[in-house]
Amino acid sequence: MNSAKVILVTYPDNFSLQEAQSLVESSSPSMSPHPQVVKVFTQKYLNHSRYGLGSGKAEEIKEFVKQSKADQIVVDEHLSPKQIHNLEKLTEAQVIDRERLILNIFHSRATTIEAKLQIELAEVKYEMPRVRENAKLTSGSTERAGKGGMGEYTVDVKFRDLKRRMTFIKKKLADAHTKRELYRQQRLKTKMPIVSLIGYTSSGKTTLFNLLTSENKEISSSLFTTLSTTTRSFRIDNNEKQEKESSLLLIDTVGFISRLPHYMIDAFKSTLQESLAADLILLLIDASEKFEDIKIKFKSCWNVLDELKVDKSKVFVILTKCDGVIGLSERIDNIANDLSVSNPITISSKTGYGIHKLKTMIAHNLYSQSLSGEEYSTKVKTVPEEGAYIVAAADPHT
Ligand SMILES: Nc1nc2c(ncn2[C@@H]2O[C@H](COP(=O)(O)OP(=O)(O)OP(=O)(O)O)[C@@H](O)[C@H]2O)c(=O)[nH]1
Ligand SMILES: [Mg+2]
Repeated sequence: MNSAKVILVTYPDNFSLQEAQSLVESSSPSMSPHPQVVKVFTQKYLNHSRYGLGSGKAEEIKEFVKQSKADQIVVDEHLSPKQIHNLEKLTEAQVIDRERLILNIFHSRATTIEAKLQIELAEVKYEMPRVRENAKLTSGSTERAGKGGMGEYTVDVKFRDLKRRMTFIKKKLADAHTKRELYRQQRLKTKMPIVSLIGYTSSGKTTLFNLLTSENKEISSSLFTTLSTTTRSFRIDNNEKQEKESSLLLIDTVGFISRLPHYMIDAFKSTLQESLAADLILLLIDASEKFEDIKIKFKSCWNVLDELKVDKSKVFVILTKCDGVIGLSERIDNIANDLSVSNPITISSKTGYGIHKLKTMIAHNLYSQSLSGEEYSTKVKTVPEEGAYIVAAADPHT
């Protein structure tokens, strides 16, 4: 198969390296031919004014592009239009920044009308500040470029087009939201409690969703497999009520990622809000990963919850993918300590381990009047405002 040669520029830590590589791989359906990372360059800082990366490194990359005939340079950070332009001019290869890369993945994977609109909104928001800047750069002048036939500047026309597009998409999204709200109201009338699954992308949300609801939604090791929200009912034993079983609604939705720009969270707000308004929110953490990665991902999720002003008292931490973990109990203790979570529920959606306990925990927290059950707490004990571990876990690049 034909492959596009990609040079990846990222930070010199394993987390960034692996995540950036996964992002490039996950973008393959949107990038034809298939992207292949032929070389990785690392930089401690990607905020140098001219190219994002330092000038010396930019020259090195230019030489490498010449030798390898690489097609694309992916820079794992947000770059300004000017930085992209400068780097493209120097290296003569196409430059894609982290935001564009994530947008490309979203673009190629969106299937529902609402998800498509949300991504288009994010794309318009990405483009808007770039229109004027790009026109200046490509015209090579600092004057406003390209006078239009009717006395309007081309740039202004483009800008206005984008603005109009944005208004149109927002209106369509509002319509979709109204429909969704109607469904939500209907569901509320059934008085079925709502449980939602949230977490970092690829933490195993859909796999657990499929297991609990007998659904068959797509799962994959690629990032951002799920982009829209699905709600299905599932049943749990309910000893707390005098009934044998109770029906609940379970929501699966888009995952989080570190360094997600604010406008992308914004674009997905209505989708996420439905999840975050649930009676119980299960925050899935992949326990099979390295401690450092777990902490960074946990912090990213927590930040999004903060940003969207979620009531943390209904957030329960669930450690997933425990089937692959060697020395499980010691590891769980360490993660619980590090994340300051009491009695985390540990599960494997692959083997079914812990699923009964998870359901019991859900029933207990939804129905029990006597909430003494420390056994089922699985919550973050100290709300991490500026807590020690959160500082320790701070994303090195923010
Ligand atoms: N070993 C193991 N793998 C799992 C488990 N749960 C999920 N996985 C794998 O983890 C990967 C991601 O699973 P998904 O369910 O697609 O994750 P997600 O959180 O829905 O991901 P996005 O939709 O991309 O946000 C897949 O390759 C799954 O097979 C588990 O309990 N054990
Ligand atoms: Mg999913």
